[in-house]
Amino acid sequence: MKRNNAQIARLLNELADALEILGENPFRVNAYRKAVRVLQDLPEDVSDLLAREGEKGILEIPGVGSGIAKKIVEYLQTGRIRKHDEVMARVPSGLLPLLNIQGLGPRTIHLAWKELGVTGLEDLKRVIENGELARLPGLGPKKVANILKGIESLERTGKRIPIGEAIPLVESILEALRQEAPVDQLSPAGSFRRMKETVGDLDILATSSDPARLIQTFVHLPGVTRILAAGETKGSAIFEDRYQVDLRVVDNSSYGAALQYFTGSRDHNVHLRGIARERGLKISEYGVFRGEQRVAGETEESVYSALDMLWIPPELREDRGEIEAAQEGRLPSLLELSQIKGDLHVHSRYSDGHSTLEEIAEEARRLGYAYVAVCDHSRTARYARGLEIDRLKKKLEEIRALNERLEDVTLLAGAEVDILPDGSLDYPDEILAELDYVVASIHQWRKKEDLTERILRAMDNPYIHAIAHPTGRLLTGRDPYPVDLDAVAEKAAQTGVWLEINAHAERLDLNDPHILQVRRRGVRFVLGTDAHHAQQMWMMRLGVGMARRGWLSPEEVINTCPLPELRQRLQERRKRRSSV
Ligand code: DGT
Ligand code: CA
Ligand code: CA
Ligand code: ZN
Repeated sequence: MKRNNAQIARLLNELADALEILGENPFRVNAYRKAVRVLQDLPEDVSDLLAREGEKGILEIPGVGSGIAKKIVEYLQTGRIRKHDEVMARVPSGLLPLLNIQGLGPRTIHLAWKELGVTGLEDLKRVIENGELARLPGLGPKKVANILKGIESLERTGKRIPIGEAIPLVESILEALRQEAPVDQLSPAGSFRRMKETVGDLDILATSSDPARLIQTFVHLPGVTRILAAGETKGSAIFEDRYQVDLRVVDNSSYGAALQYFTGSRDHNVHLRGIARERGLKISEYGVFRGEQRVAGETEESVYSALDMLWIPPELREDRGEIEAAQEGRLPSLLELSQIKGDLHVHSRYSDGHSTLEEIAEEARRLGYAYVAVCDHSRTARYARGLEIDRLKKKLEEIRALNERLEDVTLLAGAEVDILPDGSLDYPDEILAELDYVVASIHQWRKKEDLTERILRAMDNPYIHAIAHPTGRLLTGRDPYPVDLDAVAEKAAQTGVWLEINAHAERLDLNDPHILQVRRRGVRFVLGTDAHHAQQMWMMRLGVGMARRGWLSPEEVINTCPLPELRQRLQERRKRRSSV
């Protein structure tokens, strides 16, 4: 999502939440929510739109009324929305955070506040415990039990930020610093550089001819809502009331050592420090030392080589065997983004996506891809405008016609087919056979259903190529569904079905622990962004991050195949099953 659009969407969403907690007119609330969705899908940043077409351009965004258009303009001109500030001031500050609890909505919060005087989490826990909450109209023990589960899950994950949300922010900060401040070397560090699926705070490292000026520029960047520290070598600020970013400025002579140190992980560093000690060396953020003498520090390579090991890619630095591998010279050659030849899971306007086939092809070309599989939902997925067979045939025709015209990119006719409760698929075989690429997935299941059998059965169908988002988890919220991933992986290896690494920012499924769990069985992985807008296809980076953290090499990832080889493999899978 574009930066200003994202920030305004966040403010309007918060405004709608606050109004709902205040118990105000649902029509107004809905208008804000609608504008939020529109902004999230808008391919152009509203500031560009304003610059090009003036206020009229903002007014003409479909789904945005004049009141909201004024607020968008106000934000672009002043960085604030007064109405937002006013309304927020009327709601006790402990109430909005309660919305992060799954199973608890604004209406319940309104009731708990007005009827029981709840103004924050501690109050809420109290009225759950003493039974008062369950006695409110429309609640009851079952709902309250759900809310309690939500509280527990939130307390486990805390306020960590999904990596997909952090990337646009970090990139805009790096870009701004490069343009506006005296910087020499500049790199993200910490969990962000390791591409962890969620990050706590964001760490940036720099060298500069004028550290003080660099730090001043940093803490006054647009988007900073609070300055925590602004010293000689370190600045720390909160962006958009939510993201803590630390900038450290170091000497060129210790840049490598500092980058190594602040990239972490802590466990990786502790292990390295032990190895240094055994060799009579001392490693710190300033360098590697033998007594007083600095033996390394300018580059990360020098630091690792002083300890007699290969440079270790940041994504591996979790103390999961990478140090031993680096000592023995057997680090894997990891998958790289540049090796990805296509995206194998994108939705179009045919189902619940927002982009046309042309727009998807255009974005694929921009990304340098050879192919994209357009996988729209199947007919049972009504909530997602799943395709009936006649629509699917129409899509096939359109893809064929478009491929005639397209030169450097090929669209693959795909589908994301629901696995029905009995393990059968949502289209008959003769229809599936007409498609180039089929991913099968589960979107609806009964509580407590063990989904393993259902998925295993689907893999017996010779026409599917992959299982999409194999665990069903959502990054901020839903836990994985009950599925025996080992059993799925074993069958996948047997049948030649691939497992998807769904790269969508909200999924990242499989993630690195899952990949590490199953890759030994010899399964192949396939990357797909599950983009519902061509502008979301950048999320491939996140999937590559998961793959790298899962130690995957290019051979293990189908998307590294050029088109002819991919086609061959797609055919092979179907032959393989039918000859069994
Ligand atoms: P986060 O922010 O929770 O997602 O995780 P990190 O890994 O970014 O951790 P953070 O921001 O606390 O510190 C950045 C890196 O600095 C961390 O990965 C390792 C290094 N570091 C920080 N404090 C210590 C420490 O006390 N000992 C060691 N060995 N390393 C540290
Ligand atoms: Ca951090
Ligand atoms: Ca930090
Ligand atoms: Zn999908």
